[in-house]
Amino acid sequence: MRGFPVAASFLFTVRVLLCAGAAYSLSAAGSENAIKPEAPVKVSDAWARATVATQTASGVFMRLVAERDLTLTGASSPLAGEMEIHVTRVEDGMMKMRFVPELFLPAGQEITLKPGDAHLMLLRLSQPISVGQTLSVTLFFTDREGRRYELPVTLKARAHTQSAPALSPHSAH
Ligand SMILES: [Cu+2]
Repeated sequence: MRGFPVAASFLFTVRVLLCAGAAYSLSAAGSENAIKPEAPVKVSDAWARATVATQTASGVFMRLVAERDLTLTGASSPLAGEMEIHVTRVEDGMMKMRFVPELFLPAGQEITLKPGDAHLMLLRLSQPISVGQTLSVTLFFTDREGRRYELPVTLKARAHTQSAPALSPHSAH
């Protein structure tokens, strides 16, 4: 009867694997609406430009280093109805902002979002942003396999005039 304990232990093993499989598919099904994994991106010097008077849009700037190739696909903030990725280009001697759907972050390379260059835009602000105010922004990314990530960033508002290029249309925001 040497075979019995072997068979029993085999069955036990199968049962454990089935349970593990069931648990795995449950968590996989539940992941659709779950919070996305945190993006492997280092963020530094994150700030937003404080607003003046009736201004309802403003820029968000920071330095980003992705650990591996990632694409920034957008952002959101509780203070803004919408956020967009913008690039600034000189057209006919004027600096103009253009919406872009995404921004590629090559692995290990520092990408700087700054006034007069690529930046994030807070649109339809629900309230003015004052100097020193803390804001929460969530960044959204995808990798080459289409997996989605997000990254919460806390930033402080700086004075409206800081680092503003003379011709930047941001001065009109
Ligand atoms: Cu802009």
